[in-house]
Amino acid sequence: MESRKNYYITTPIYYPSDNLHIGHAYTTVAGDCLARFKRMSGYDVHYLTGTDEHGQKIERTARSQGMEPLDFINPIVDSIQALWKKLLITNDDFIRTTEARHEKVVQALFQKVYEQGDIYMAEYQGWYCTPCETLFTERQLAEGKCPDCGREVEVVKEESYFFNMAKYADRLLDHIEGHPDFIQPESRRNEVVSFIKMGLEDLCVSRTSFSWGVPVPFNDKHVVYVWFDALINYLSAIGLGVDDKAFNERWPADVHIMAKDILRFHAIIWPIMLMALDLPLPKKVYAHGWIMLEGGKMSKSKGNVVDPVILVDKYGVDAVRYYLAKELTFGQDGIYSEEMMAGRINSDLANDLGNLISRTVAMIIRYFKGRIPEPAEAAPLDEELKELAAKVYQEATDKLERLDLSGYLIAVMRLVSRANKYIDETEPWLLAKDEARIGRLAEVMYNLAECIRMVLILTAPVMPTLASRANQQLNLFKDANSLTWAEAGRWGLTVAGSPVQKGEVLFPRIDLKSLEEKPVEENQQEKSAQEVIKAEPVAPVEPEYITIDDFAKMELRVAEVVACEKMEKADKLLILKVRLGEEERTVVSGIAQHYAPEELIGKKVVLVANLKPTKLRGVMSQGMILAASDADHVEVLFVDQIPSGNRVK
Ligand code: ME8
Repeated sequence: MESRKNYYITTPIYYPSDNLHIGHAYTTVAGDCLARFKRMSGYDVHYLTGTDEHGQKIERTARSQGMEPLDFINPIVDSIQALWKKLLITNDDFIRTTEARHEKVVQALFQKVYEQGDIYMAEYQGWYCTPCETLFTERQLAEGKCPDCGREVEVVKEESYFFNMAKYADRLLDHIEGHPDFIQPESRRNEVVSFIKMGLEDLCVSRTSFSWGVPVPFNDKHVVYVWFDALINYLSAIGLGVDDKAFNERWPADVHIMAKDILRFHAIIWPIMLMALDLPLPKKVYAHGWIMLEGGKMSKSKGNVVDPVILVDKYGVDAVRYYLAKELTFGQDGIYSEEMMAGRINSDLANDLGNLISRTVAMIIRYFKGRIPEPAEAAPLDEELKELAAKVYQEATDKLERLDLSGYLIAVMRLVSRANKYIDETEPWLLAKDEARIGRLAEVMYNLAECIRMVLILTAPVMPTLASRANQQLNLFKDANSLTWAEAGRWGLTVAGSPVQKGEVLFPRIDLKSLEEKPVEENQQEKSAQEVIKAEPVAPVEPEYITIDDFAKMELRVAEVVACEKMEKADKLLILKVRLGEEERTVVSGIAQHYAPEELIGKKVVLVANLKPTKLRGVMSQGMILAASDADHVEVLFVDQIPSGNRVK
């Protein structure tokens, strides 16, 4: 049997000096998308993450709290591991640099490089930036401050071991030139090349001013420089010197993922260490941009961080992962705000993707008694849809391969939008009225199910629970947890006859206004809105006439129901998405006990379009649907032949 190809992916190992924020979550989610995609494509993936636990910063922070470093770190490492569980990260290993399996390898490699003469001892005077754990020469400082983060540096004068980097500079330049894929994205490669060309200074690889590190094996006054120690995790975790077979299967890594802040360590120091160790270089070093807040870069030491745990609790893991992956344009920085995140979830997931699925489910239930029909009458328009699906598959594959996550998701969402447009173009509600068009209606429903099947596969790397949640409604997959990537590239795999049923709202809409409001106000608003629904008309003692001008103030319009679902935990409420010409609105209506959502989808109703928007159970309702009622019945007023958006008067 042919063995599966290996694929080894790493994230940086994070400093456990504090809990992690969405910046770290971004990198780890990006690596996880790639890991899931590669597993779905048949690779034997090894996805590594971990923590970088030595160094002056950790030691100082721990001691400032009267703690031993390890006692300080352990609970933070637990919280980091819990965070990765919460974000459904599928790392195959988690390495801690304080583990014996790692420290042994660091010592052995330090010894080897020393013995071959690439590490030597010298007197050193330099400036140390503790938050960055980096030593600079005077020339490298920016106006006397750290050139990377702009903070104060401290002078250090000590005897140190140095690593002869300059010796390998030309070899590294040749490698970069000969392997255009080695440093990605391309703009970053140019930065690295110019940096090397400016001349590399030898690197100080040991410290004597503190002790929280791996002791230099032949001189225990020194501990190994934290970056020399940390980078080796990529080798120690896969068994270098312990399990040669496992190591040789994994190394060289296929990709090291990180943000641009630590690219030089990975694209200069690390390859040179590997050259000195006579080991192959990683195939790719990929540096993404930063997630910034409106006020600048997010950082643990600035204290302006966004906690991913809170976001997942609020919005769900699929939505948070989707937002992170979509928001950073390939290689560039991006700005985070909760409003932008909620807006993105609403537009892409609740409106486009969620609606596509719920509309299709409702129509298959309504028109085909809840069974996906056999395709029966193709039309030229279908070819356009199929061609786009094939193109999207190819593009999504290429972009994921290059780790262009936002490009990948933009491609997939194109198929979602096209499928929604296909519903508008084919007008299934009209086909359903004509018995002679049943074959065409069946074809349209089948094609929609096919598009959804593909989209669910294509989004599985980024939204790991979506396929199985949607599968409870659509039964498209035997096992939604073991999907194959290639099946998203083949049209026609949906099995006709599969049962379809209604289910949970896959992506509940987020009320953007509620983000700014206090919960108490929200409750009050909800109460008054409910009272409006229940209010009985009170007959006036004498009739109070209104004039035609009074009536004209009321803007009644024909509105077409394009989507409709029950509001969770509210027996009486339906959430409708209606279209008035080009405009789309959300309306909450207290008719759930009289109408099933699928009875309304495709119908045209009369909407009080200029009613002041009000919030019902946290959902903003933009208008009211007219209905007549007696004690037991409610009958919505339907309009058949008039285009949506037209005035009712
Ligand atoms: O540098 N936007 O650890 P670290 C995007 N221990 N990504 C961000 C980010 C942001 N605002 N903030 C952090 C270290 N990251 C070393 C690594 S590896 C051998 C040693 C992510 O905890 C991004 O991946 O400071 C960045 O490179 C990394 O966290 C830095 O993590």
